[in-house]
Amino acid sequence: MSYFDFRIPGLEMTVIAADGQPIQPVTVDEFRIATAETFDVIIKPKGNQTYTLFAESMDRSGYVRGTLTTELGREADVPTLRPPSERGMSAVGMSHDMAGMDHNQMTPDVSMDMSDHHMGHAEMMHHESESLMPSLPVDSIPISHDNHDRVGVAMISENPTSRLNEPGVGLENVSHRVLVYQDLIGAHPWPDERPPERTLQLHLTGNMERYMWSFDGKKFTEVDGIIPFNYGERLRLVLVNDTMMDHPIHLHGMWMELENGHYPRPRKHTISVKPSEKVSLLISADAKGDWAFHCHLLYHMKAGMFRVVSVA
Ligand SMILES: [Cu+2]
Repeated sequence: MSYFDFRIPGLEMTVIAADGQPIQPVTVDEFRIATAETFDVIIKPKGNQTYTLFAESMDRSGYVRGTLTTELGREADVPTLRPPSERGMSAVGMSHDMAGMDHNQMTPDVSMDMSDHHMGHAEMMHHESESLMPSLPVDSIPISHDNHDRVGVAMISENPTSRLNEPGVGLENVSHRVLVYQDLIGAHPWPDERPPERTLQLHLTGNMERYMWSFDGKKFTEVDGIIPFNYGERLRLVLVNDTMMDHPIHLHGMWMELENGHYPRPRKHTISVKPSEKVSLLISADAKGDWAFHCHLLYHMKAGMFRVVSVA
């Protein structure tokens, strides 16, 4: 159970849906897929060529492969595993302090525009430079550090940043096109276009030496109760990753619209949050009941990175 990097050597892939929700087509050569995420792609094999479907684990400890062929028994070359990447300072977001400062220097007016539905400026900036991150709503949201004196919190991210334009650890220097969350644009607007009425902030926390994983420093067995959503409300969920790992955060029952500067926003049930990253998501609390909300690395979930969202 891991993240995988997927590619089909010799074929490009046009991604048309993320987590089953249609997006505007984007053509890539590789994508990283977190546990529980799904991507739908269209490929166009040439003639009767044979291809290898290659999924390499993020830590490069192994791979699975399949074969796409018109003739039983044929095989294509199988790539070798690429070397594992060290989770150095930049992988955990420590070199992003300067980028974070730039975002903070954006005027509040720009940030307000970004939370509106018209993203012309953000898109322009994206196209000017792939490495440039547009100003996002989350950039102007103050990050609080409550509960961080707990034993379950071995570290905090002092200056979390948006990393939606990064392919992730180990894929930084790949020469072909790799999908990033910044590429995802919804195929059409979603029914609820209200701005959020309130913002809820949750930190992804951990203590790797003690193998503790939690939200806001509290394991599931330590929390007082549910996370209350009011039925019918529109809210913004801000996730801040204070750990050195990627976590695929999964909400049951309701969609999360990723605020990546595009409109329509991509709609997902699983958001992979990079080390030292902060992301914001819009949620319409349109489904009454109790819903699981957890990291989809099941060993993290079992260790305590799990909460119940209750819509009432
Ligand atoms: Cu996790």
